[in-house]
Amino acid sequence: MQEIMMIGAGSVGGYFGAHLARTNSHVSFLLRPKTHAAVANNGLTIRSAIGESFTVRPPSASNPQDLPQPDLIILGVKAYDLPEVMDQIEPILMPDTTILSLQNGVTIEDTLKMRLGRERIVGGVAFIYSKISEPGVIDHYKKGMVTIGELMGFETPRLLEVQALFKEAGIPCFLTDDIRKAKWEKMCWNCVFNPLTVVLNDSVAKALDAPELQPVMATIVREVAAVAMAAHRVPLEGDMPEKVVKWSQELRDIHTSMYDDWKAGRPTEIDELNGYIVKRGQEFGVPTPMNEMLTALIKGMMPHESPNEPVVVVEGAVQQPLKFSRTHLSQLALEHQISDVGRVMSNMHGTGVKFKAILDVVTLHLGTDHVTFFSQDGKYSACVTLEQAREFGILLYEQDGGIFPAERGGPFRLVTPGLGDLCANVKQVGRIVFSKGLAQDSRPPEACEEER
Ligand SMILES: Nc1nc2c(c(=O)[nH]1)N[C@H]1C(S)=C(S)[C@@H](COP(=O)(O)O)O[C@H]1N2
Ligand SMILES: [Mo]
Repeated sequence: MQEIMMIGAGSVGGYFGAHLARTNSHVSFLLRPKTHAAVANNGLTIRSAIGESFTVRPPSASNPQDLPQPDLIILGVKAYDLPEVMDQIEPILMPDTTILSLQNGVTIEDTLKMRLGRERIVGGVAFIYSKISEPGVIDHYKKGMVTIGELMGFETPRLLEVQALFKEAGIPCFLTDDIRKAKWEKMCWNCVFNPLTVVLNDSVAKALDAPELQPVMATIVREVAAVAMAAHRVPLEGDMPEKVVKWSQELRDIHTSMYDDWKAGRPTEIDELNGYIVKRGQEFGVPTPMNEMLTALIKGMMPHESPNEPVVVVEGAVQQPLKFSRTHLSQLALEHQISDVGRVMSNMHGTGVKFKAILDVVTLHLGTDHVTFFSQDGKYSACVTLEQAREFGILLYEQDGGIFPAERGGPFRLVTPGLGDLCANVKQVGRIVFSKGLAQDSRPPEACEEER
């Protein structure tokens, strides 16, 4: 195995790849453009709390065609990046290129072998605690070893070659004749401590030390083991719950990669971990309520809106600022929905919701008596009393089942039929601000009267 291509230089790929590259000049890196730029300029640096700190300057690229064609590909990226990575590497594969995956999750090898061929794949599990400090800089705290195995369990020459590569690089590399079991054992640990550290917003110790969480952790592991058996015919030992707790004592002070991802605002691997258990459990009739709960909690803690979806922000004299998208507005109380505003306003066409419905949702500060509707650009505003807004205000958010058109004042437009002033009909409403007393009002001094 002459040429080695490491994919990714994150906490896993960066650590193992840098070690390999230090002793082997045939290790190159396939990286995202941002990381590639950092590594090309400053090299790849490992700062270790327990071992050596060093920088290597390996060849890297964002396009695999720009790197030597590899005999061995090592995947060190997150499971959710797999589809994109497979697209990239498929064209550069030679008939006997070997692929080793060090990723979390129990589906990686299956996905790889279905798309790229069973013979290529060597399974791996990484045991390491490290973090990306910045692109091209990895902070290493604990462990740093791998277990590898052929999917069929044999000790093949190439398996020994891969082991030798790691050993030359100073990385402990163990062989197993049951890599699937090794992956599922790590899966048990991951399914317990990744979500629990996020939910508890703390380290592994916090979960270990709460007596109430002991049965919860045991149940999570039993559900994972039941799915491993039902869906994959992988039998795990009955004492897995105790083992998972035992392994964790030396990891008491760490957070987990899911915790780090969550804190950094990155996507988590929940779908490949607990979410996967739930999905397979459903397919095979294995109940997994604890994993279902954790999956839902983690998803619930992630940011939700797609950033491009337009929203109206409600703020000012409120206990809690809120954002309303078109979907949110359509879900407000049915009794306040106006399916056809044309019935109350002759020249308008569209769907809206009475401002009353928004008042039912927000919690106002005591004494709040005015509300100002601002256009998105902040240039136009109309300030009315709470009573006026409650009695006359309608927020248009839809027309013919689509977004309320911009040329009519969309995506959100206030209309106030009956108020007697067309100037209050703010187009492109972006912010609704509550206040005590009058606030900013850019309406022209002469009211444009509506026809009666
Ligand atoms: N964002 C924004 N909304 C606005 C205005 C404006 O300049 N900017 N003009 C107001 C005035 S003065 C009037 S009379 C009405 C005109 O609405 P129309 O263009 O639908 O007839 O919109 C009101 N809403
Ligand atoms: Mo106006």
